[in-house]
Amino acid sequence: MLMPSFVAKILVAGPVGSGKSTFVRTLSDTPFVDTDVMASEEIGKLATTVGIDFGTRNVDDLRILLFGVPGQERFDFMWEVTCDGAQGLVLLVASDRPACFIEAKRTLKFLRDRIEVPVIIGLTRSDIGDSWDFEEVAAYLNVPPECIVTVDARDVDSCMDSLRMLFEYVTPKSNLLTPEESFSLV
Ligand SMILES: Nc1nc2c(ncn2[C@@H]2O[C@H](COP(=O)(O)OP(=O)(O)OP(=O)(O)O)[C@@H](O)[C@H]2O)c(=O)[nH]1
Ligand SMILES: [Mg+2]
Repeated sequence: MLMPSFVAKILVAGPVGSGKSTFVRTLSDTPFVDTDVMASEEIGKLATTVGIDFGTRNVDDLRILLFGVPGQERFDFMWEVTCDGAQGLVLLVASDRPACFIEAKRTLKFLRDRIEVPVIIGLTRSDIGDSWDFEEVAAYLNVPPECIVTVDARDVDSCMDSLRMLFEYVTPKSNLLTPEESFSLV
């Protein structure tokens, strides 16, 4: 098996219930770390992330470190500390929940004010419903339509496709890869 020579820190952000924890869990080839607790208010599911999700995935000579952050805006201090050093951003948005695009736009602005990294927008839950098409999402979030992809966070092939898109289409490799020896998580 090829040992990875490079690492890339990828941040996974987006509104509550967009599938961030599921995405990191689905992709991880090492034991997945989560910080989910029972939600204290109605959010449409039982548990919610309050710290970070962490998982890793080796792809060829690259070791991908996946950091998922909480969706709730009251935990935005976690976005702030976790985004430091990220080399790419996966912003997940549930495509069947129009209100989530408003929140996603705020999150994207928050992160873009702090880190200048390639981003892909992963539209989850499109099997349940599609409220906006790619052009509308691109215009609203001010990203190129090529950055937008549908993702089923429960499906490893679908998650891998979105990661490959981040690497192959959006990110010039020279900006992405950091020799493992010189990489620091903080
Ligand atoms: N039907 C469907 N369900 C999906 C899809 N992607 C994710 N899910 C489900 O949506 C839910 C997402 O929950 P989480 O992964 O906890 O969401 P999260 O973004 O981590 O939420 P917070 O941590 O609370 O911000 C899970 O039940 C997933 O199984 C999809 O493409 N289709
Ligand atoms: Mg979560």
